[in-house]
Amino acid sequence: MNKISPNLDGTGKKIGIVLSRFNDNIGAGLLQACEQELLKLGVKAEDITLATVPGALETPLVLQHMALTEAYDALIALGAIIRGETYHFEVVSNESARGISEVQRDTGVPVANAILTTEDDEQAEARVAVKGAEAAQVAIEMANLVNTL
Ligand code: INI
Repeated sequence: MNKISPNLDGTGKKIGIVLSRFNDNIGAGLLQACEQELLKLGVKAEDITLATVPGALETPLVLQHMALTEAYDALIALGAIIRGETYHFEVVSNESARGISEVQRDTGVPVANAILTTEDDEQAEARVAVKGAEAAQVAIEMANLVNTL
């Protein structure tokens, strides 16, 4: 059997990040954790591009534009959708997740979805550091995997 092992070497990788400014304190924490992990994995700061959007629903369009440039090995979506602060939590959560999945399947560029969906601020704050770092790891692993196939 030819087994492909997970590869978390980010050397030379170009990464695009789309950050939703809604719930911006949570977003700032996600971005910090994500950037720190990308650098730890070997990505150069100048190879990370950050775009911000008003909310999670705008994220898929910007990801799609970035993917179509073919300038990125992987993309990352960061943001937070908090039930207590929206009457249309399900719509924003489901549609943003669906749009993000569609971008990666339609373009072939991996997209790590680190848009938190939580009941309240406390839950979001508790997940910020792990989710931001995970997004970086997923992006690098998937970029390496699709390059290998
Ligand atoms: N966008 C988010 O990113 N998080 C939220 O919690 C949220 N809430 O609460 O509604 C949210 N809504 C805005 C939405 O993503 C769009 O920006 C808006 O509908 C305009 O298209």
